[in-house]
Amino acid sequence: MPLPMSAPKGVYAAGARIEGNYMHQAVISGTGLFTPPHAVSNEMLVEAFNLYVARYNRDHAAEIAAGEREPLAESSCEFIVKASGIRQRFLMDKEGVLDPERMRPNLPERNNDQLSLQAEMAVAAARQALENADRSPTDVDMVIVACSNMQRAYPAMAIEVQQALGIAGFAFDMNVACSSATFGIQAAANAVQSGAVRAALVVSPEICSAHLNFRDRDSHFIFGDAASAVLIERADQARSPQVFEVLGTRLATVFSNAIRNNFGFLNICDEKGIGQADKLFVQQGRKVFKEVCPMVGEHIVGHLTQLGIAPDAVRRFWLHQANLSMNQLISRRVLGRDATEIEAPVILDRYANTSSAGSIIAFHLHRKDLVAGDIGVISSFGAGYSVGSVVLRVR
Ligand code: CO8
Repeated sequence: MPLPMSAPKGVYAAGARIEGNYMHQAVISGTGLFTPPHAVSNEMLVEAFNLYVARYNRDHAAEIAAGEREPLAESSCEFIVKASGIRQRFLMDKEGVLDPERMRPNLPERNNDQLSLQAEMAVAAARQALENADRSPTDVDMVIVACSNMQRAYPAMAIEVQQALGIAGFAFDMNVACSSATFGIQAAANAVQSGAVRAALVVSPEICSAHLNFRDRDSHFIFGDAASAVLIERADQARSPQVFEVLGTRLATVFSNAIRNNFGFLNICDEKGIGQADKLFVQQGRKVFKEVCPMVGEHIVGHLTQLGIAPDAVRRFWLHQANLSMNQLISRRVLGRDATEIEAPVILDRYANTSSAGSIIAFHLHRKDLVAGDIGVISSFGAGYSVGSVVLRVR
């Protein structure tokens, strides 16, 4: 049944500024996850990195001895686990990454008439979300590919995914770095609530390994690859065994250069070309930590307050999976105490930071035990800066 046009203010809001003006209740009725084939432990990654360091220092021994060049320092598994909580990641290719001569994935280009790699990952996750929701592609009207990087400028990845799945309607790409999925969910929920579409897929295929600098000691361990998918549809049509009502979404952005990647179409217009380190992921990790944690804590508390929900009434927080200490600090700011692993599940130990897919992977893997009436919050945060929260209640 469509909901009344005059819903209680703030309760079924689709965003901070769009209150009480909708036709349908939007729900998340299915999720999907594609996990790449290659698991790479910290030990494997550090061994490759340290071989690279040994060779670099040997090749530049004379300059280093003359004080003309700084030697490179080794990486360590102990540091990685202590600083981030990450123990392994999944990659689309490990041979290229673990080869100290190469240190980037080996992902050969495909012909234009083949399904592209990123679309293939997206399609696998999307199919699982549809199956989960007991839906077929003909039930869907909209596809959003929402992630940190698209493998090409155009045609949109989302339109290729739409075609591969056999979906009519329309599709588009969007990029808000690690927050892409929550921003995509708001766009999809708004479209469902307004009656513009019956159902929408938000798919986040992240090939982080292709824009990570595996020669950079500060960041070589941070990211992994994965694709997640979420199906959003009308509550009155959903037939999945577990359905999450979207009680509200809230998004915020504040410009920052602390996480940046200068790769782009203008690179070929400059003599320096595309070979510079700044054309890959670069961040000031400690600054990000200090600035983003309070921002996210306030954002979630503000959103819950707007919806009239006490933080203690939330059964689960599916937080962006970048750093374990970061998530512990954010949970503490929201709850006023430490969250248990059941309240704020961790998947970054196995998946590392998969950018926009991270909070959705946590949601996908840790939602089945929730029962009717339980409230949960998906929250993403990252480059931009960008923060997103989606408050859900099990129907
Ligand atoms: N091994 C051993 N020692 C190391 C290593 C290493 N690999 N790296 C650094 N160290 C040393 C440093 O040299 C330093 O030594 P000293 O104290 O002698 O100077 C010491 O360890 C401490 O270094 P840091 O201060 O840098 O370490 P931190 O404790 O701050 O941990 C982290 C570093 C893990 C990066 C941490 O700061 C962090 O996680 N910050 C938050 C980062 C974050 O959440 N970023 C979000 C980015 S994700 C996003 O927005 C999406 C972007 C798009 C996707 C990109 C895909 C590629």
